[in-house]
Amino acid sequence: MGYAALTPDSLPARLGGLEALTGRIGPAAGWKVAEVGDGNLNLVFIVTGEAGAVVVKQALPYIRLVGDSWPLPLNRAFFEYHALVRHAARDAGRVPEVFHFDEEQALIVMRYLSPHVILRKSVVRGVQHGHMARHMGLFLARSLFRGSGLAMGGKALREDMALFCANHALADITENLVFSDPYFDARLNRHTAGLDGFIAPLRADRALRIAAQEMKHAFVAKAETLVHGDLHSGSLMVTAEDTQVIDPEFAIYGPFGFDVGMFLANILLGYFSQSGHEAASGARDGYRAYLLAQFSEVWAEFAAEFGRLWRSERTGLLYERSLFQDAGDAAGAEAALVAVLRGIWTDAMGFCGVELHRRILGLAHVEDMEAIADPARRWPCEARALEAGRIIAVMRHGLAVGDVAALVQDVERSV
Ligand code: SR1
Ligand code: MG
Repeated sequence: MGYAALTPDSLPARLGGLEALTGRIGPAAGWKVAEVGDGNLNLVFIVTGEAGAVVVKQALPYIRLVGDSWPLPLNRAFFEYHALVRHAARDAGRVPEVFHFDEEQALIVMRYLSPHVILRKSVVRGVQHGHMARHMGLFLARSLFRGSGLAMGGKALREDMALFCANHALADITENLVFSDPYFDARLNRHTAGLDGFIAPLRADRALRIAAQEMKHAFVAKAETLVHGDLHSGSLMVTAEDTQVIDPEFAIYGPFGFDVGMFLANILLGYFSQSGHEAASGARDGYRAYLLAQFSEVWAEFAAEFGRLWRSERTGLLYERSLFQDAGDAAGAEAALVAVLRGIWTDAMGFCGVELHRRILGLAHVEDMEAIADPARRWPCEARALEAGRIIAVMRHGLAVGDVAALVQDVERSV
């Protein structure tokens, strides 16, 4: 049976013989199927049977957001599956359990997360999730450290790099949409009316265009670790207690700072969107402060866990213990850790800056801003995010962790 895109009607007949499903949720005759995908790429079904529910995610042979004029390989489901397996091993319990993978049908059957909600929707509503930042700092440190040459030997690392190298079609999307399209009049770009006066000076800023291309260079050339590749607040499902990281179909070997910076940028997109939501829901000063605290906490937890892993699990081909602790130079290992973390932070801020730009000027926008219905209220929020992104990307080499909160508050007040 060749690939066929599923529909709620066809799904029970096509998957009803799978023990992985019937054993978990009951016979197909009793299934209710709803297609709930609201992302840019795929079909997502919730399949509910008499004994429970599962999620079936299936890749389409094109980009859902654009249509069949933009084909996209089905093998992204293969990379998502393999990334989920690695993430589950590297940070247990932080990604949904996979029950079944069908490479030909490009589909993954996984745990139905309930009562979880997409983090981005909580940020729009002004809802706090007290454990999210700690969970994400830990996830970032564990997935990135354990997927790198700090923890892996050369053979295993190179074999994994070779496997994920073939995910180049998804990398190509990132290379164009994130690092290049925002900085010229690309065909699929769009922006809110009112922003025109900000865009020309932004694109004329040579230091920014160089910074964006330096970050593209880093994304392409720094194959440091297995990155999730699309870690934004739509890729997290949360409750008051739990955080689940989903959708790693963009997984590829890339810089340590990539996931960190992209995720931190999305916290800032939430921050700058808050004034646009105030008309509907009242003052959001407290929530803005919460988001800045989340920003700092993600980094602090990441750096602390990365340091812990550096001291306890550094068994790979990089920064061998024989050259430091075993040679009586424990302080040397600590000095190297400080330098590595500084490099990750600097890269992260570069990626953070360009992500702020592409979510406002490029093809793929975010609900934080799009949910502000009135363009006259939306564009000032977006203009502030653009300016913060510019400063962060261009100034990243001199930017301390503690500088960011004051920087964004200053932009929020003055732009
Ligand atoms: C055409 S795909 C646009 C965006 O959606 C995905 O979630 C990634 O963020 C990608 O850049
Ligand atoms: Mg996604």
